[in-house]
Amino acid sequence: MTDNLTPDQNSAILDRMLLIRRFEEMLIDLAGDHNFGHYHLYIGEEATGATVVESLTETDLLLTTWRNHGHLLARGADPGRMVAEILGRADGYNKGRGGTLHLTVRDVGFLSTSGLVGGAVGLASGAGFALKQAGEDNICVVFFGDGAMEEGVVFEAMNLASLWSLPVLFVCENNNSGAISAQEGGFPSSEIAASRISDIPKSLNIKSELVDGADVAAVHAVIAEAVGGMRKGSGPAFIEAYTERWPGSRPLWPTQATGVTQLAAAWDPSLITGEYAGWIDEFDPLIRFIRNQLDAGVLSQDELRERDSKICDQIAEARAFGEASALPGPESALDGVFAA
Ligand SMILES: Cc1ncc(C[n+]2csc(CCOP(=O)(O)OP(=O)(O)O)c2C)c(N)n1
Ligand SMILES: [Mg+2]
Repeated sequence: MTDNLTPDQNSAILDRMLLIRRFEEMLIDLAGDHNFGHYHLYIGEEATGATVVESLTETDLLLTTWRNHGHLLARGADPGRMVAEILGRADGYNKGRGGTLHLTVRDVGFLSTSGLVGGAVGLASGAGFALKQAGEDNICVVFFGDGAMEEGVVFEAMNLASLWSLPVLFVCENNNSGAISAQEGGFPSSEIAASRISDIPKSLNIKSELVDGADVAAVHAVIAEAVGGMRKGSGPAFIEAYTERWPGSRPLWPTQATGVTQLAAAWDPSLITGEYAGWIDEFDPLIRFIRNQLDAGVLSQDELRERDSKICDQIAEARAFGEASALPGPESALDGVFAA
């Protein structure tokens, strides 16, 4: 895919992808030191979230799922306050009430994060309705997994979005390829009767595209076109972004299956080893994007190392901030409770 992004855009996307990768790798370590319950990582899907936000304005709205860290970081949420929330601490974005599964950040446009499969999709059509009533050209983007396509509410939400021409961008992150079944000890994956997920919205007259979710330029091309049309009132759009599931997200609990990412693997094949070498070499979106930027001559190995080192420092600070944050006091137990 020819590059349709400016050097500044590519650079911003690379920083977001690095930030997400290093945040998620840190969380695996953090989970070894703290019991914060079940959690989900965005490793392997970074190119999608980091690129989608490039087409958004500050006043657009967003919704996401339990696999939300990458979307929030891409949109500019503070990693320290995210760690605090994940650890259930008072400085967390949701005062420790949401944890990883319901981590949401209003300051950067997220209305809510739903732990229900398909939950965010129904809310997105509601948000799209509100935006249309307001008469501005803002849009609502909802990220959800392939599993959501099994839920009735998703059909209803897409149907209304189409009938009422609502400005909703449905981004289905299909990471089912390479998943192992729940019976085999894997994280639940989807079973959809349609040959392709992206065919389903077409039956409701929603413009729908299938894209390699690990290819930054390809994601940008389809998203920019969809968003451009939506801002002119063309109604909803649907993007199926498929990725090969990261081996560390195949079991029920995340594992550091591919090791801490060595960025030099982008130019030194001797570093690509182990059981999942094939995933790193062919499917890792970060390694792919670094190779692409090096080949294009817009990034040097030294510059990459320097930027990564700054991001690793930022993540270490975020972890320290979260771990130093206090648990919410007992006197705050009823804060935010609206009915007794
Ligand atoms: C309504 C509902 N049913 C079941 C679950 C349990 N559950 C949590 S995640 C999940 C699979 C989701 O897969 P997918 O939507 O593809 O997202 P992924 O985690 O692969 O990104 C299921 C069945 C749930 N959270 N909500
Ligand atoms: Mg999935």
